[in-house]
Amino acid sequence: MMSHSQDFDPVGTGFPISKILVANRGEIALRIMRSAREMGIKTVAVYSEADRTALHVRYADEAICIGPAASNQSYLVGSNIIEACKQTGAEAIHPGYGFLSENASFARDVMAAGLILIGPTPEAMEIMGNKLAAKAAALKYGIPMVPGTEEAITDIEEAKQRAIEVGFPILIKAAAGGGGKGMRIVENSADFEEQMHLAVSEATSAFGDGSVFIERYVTSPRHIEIQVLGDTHGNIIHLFERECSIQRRHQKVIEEAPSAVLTEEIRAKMGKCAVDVARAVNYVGAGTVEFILDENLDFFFLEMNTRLQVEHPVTEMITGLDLVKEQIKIARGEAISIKQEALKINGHAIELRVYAEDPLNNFLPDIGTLQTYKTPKGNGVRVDDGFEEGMEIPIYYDPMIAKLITYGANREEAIERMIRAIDEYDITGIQTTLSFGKFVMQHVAFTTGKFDTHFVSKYFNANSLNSSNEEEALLAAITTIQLLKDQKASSYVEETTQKSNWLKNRKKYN
Ligand code: MV4
Repeated sequence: MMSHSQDFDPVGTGFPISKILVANRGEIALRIMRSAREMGIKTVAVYSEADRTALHVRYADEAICIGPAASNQSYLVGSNIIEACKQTGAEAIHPGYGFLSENASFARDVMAAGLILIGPTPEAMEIMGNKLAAKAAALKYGIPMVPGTEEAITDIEEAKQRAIEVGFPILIKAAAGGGGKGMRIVENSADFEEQMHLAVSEATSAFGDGSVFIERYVTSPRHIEIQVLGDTHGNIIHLFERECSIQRRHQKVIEEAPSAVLTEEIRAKMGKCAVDVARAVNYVGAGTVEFILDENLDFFFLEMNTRLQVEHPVTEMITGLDLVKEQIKIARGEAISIKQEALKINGHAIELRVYAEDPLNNFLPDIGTLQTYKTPKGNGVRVDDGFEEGMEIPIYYDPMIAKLITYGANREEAIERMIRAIDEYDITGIQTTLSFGKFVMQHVAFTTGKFDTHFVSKYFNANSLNSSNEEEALLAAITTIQLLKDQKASSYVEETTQKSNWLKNRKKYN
């Protein structure tokens, strides 16, 4: 926790870090170690018994086994990780994403052990870990939020009146939830009470906290998030947006930066809001402020993620920054040297998460051995992965094999490069989401930028990957014609329809 610099380092001479323990595995562990190495900092890997031969173990300067394969006996055991720091003399811990990265009590233990956690304060983690506390903090800065209740619902009849006021459909959310967990849509007031009871009992059993609140349900949102950086000197900047609407069951599959629909005006407004949200909790380190954007291009604050995110590379590609290096510098107590006004978006980047999942079989995890594993190369291609040919994908962890990131002078070039890179990627032995990625890149709703969080359920089924399927080809053609019509209408006449309004609304801002 870098807040200690205020306590122990008032003149900002900094906390030298010579060795970092990376409390994670796979691609993110490697990605963090690479930046540390460039900075002349030694690295320590921790690993479970299932990861003895993993790349992150071989890459690190030292490695320590912290327990059996199951993550609740290894990567999630904070005391083992702190012990590994003591044994190796690492002064700092980088938690990556997932595992202990947003665990406030771990953050406190790290601090109490005299170590530096490369991340925000436990207080910021705690506030943002509770959606109602997060909204309360953001409210002080007048951040736009979806109409609903500001506090946990205690009186169902009162809540129902509020629901009628804001209008159905409404969404019941669990305060302790996040990432889509514990949400329920209610279509009308007749269903309200029953859904409320179900939501409370679900939240109680899932999170040990039955607090729920309601919001108007935004039916066709885009998910847009803003990367922020804060330091221990009170400086906070934003690094523009990432568009993350292409997801299935709250799991992101494709992310890009910048978004195809934001105007400079909205981008600046959203950026300022994100900085204010971070300021509301004295945010230190790298964080992400999540918004939804409706068809009128109005945006609303949803939540803040207090970690480095999976999709951070697209931001790195368009800003030229190394986010891990920035995190480490902030943890050393340095002031952010970049001025907001000096930041500029260069080009366009897209990330495809390559999962060991079978898109033809409802994205069922497909574990096995990487019989062939050849990554794409060349101009504008970045692959962040943690596997080699011949390795087995362990069943114990997330099935993400790699992140395929392409960069281009503009969106079209980034898409063309993604298609070329997908074609070059050679993986046998397991099914992957590469073919799904190509489907998205070639879909007219994606290429025209007219999509929302329902893209996958709306356009994708197993037949989508089989171009010889006549019915599917016909459906695709109809979709194309409709989208082209919409586009034409938006280019030449006043809007009349309620569908595909993204680019039409964008025109209002130009
Ligand atoms: C919403 C919403 C519509 N209206 N809130 C899902 C994840 C969590 N962060 C909040 N989520 C949503 N909140 C209101 N008032 C729709 C979603 C949502 C969603 C948001 C972002 C990305 C994908 C999503 C998929 C389904 C629902």
